[in-house]
Amino acid sequence: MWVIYHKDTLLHQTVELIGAKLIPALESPARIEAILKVLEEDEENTIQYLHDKQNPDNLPFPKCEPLSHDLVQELLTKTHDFSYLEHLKTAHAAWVAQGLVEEDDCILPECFRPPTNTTGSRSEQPPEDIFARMGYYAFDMSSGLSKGSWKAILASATIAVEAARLLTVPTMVALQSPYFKIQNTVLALCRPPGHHCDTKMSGGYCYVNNAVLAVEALHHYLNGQYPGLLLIPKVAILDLDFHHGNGTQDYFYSNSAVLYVSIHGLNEFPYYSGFEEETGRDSGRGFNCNYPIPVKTSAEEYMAVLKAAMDKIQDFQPDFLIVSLGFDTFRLDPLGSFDLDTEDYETMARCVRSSDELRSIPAIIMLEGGYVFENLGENMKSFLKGWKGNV
Ligand code: OKP
Ligand code: ZN
Repeated sequence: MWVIYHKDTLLHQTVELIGAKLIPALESPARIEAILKVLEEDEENTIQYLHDKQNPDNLPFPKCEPLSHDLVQELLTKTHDFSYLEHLKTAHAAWVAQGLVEEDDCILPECFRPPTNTTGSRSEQPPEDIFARMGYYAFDMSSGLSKGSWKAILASATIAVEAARLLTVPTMVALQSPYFKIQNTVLALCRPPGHHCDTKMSGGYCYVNNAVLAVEALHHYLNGQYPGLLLIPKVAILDLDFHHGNGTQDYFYSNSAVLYVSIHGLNEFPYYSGFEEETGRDSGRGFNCNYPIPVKTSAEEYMAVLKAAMDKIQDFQPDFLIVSLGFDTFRLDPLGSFDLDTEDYETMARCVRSSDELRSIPAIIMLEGGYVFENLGENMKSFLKGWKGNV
């Protein structure tokens, strides 16, 4: 399995509120460290340490174009609001410069724009005040910024783009090779996660939408291969995080080339989306599919829903699959309430790869949530076992 990791993802360290109590955010660097540790123990994994400039390209296809930081920037500005990105990049330093906080402190939004304020002439505009901007560009208080946040956000985005690159280069140069038939999956260890974020608002620990970036990067790499020919691949996004990926749904809501399918807790965060009747708009109608399921759902019930979701995806006949994978469906997760245990992730992955057709889809497994870091490594290992078990 190809695994993509970047150590800058560890630089983002925030706090969050539970009621009025401030705690270190559950979305912590320890999550990535725990997963990486288990992945490193398995010699079958080829880990791409993106930050490691000493370590030359360890790709099996050396001819591919190197990952460019300009490209990550270009895709970020294509998919997100420019001043929002500037805000993410500069807000923390600006607060420090104005003496509002110490360098090691985390900053949180406090004043949100009231959605009912439709008459104020300036209500749509980003406020000048850096304090106010924090609320303008967020929809909740689980999206603080620390000194290292921007670097981590950028690393997370870079991992998503790199995943798309690894997947498309072999698609073009080695589609027929038996090696690619087995290795047609890339595991992207993104952090912070992305599925709650829209084009100009952070929330739910998400700052830029990594799945959105991966789709745009797939377009970029595919079309770079055949200049002059516009290839629009069909991409299915399967969101298995406990929470509905409102940001991802939103981005592709009118798009018939991207099928978004999500299984998530009913009436849970982010609360205002994820319902069955959200099926897409205009030409995207029919290409959005939500399976909200009640809390306490058992493994058996969950797998039945997943089977239906996979049928839907198979009917769509996607060229690529992105799995937004969260382990907050785990029975002990503080933010989730399904009753899934470690071995259930193996069953889950087997189901995602349960037919020859499904197995042949080049896939990115992209990390979203999952907050019991003590079990994250084993849960990931179990998922990958099921994923590979069907080869
Ligand atoms: C993000 B992801 C705790 C509140 C947490 C945000 C949940 C974010 C889940 N004080 N609320 O989808 O795993
Ligand atoms: Zn989640």
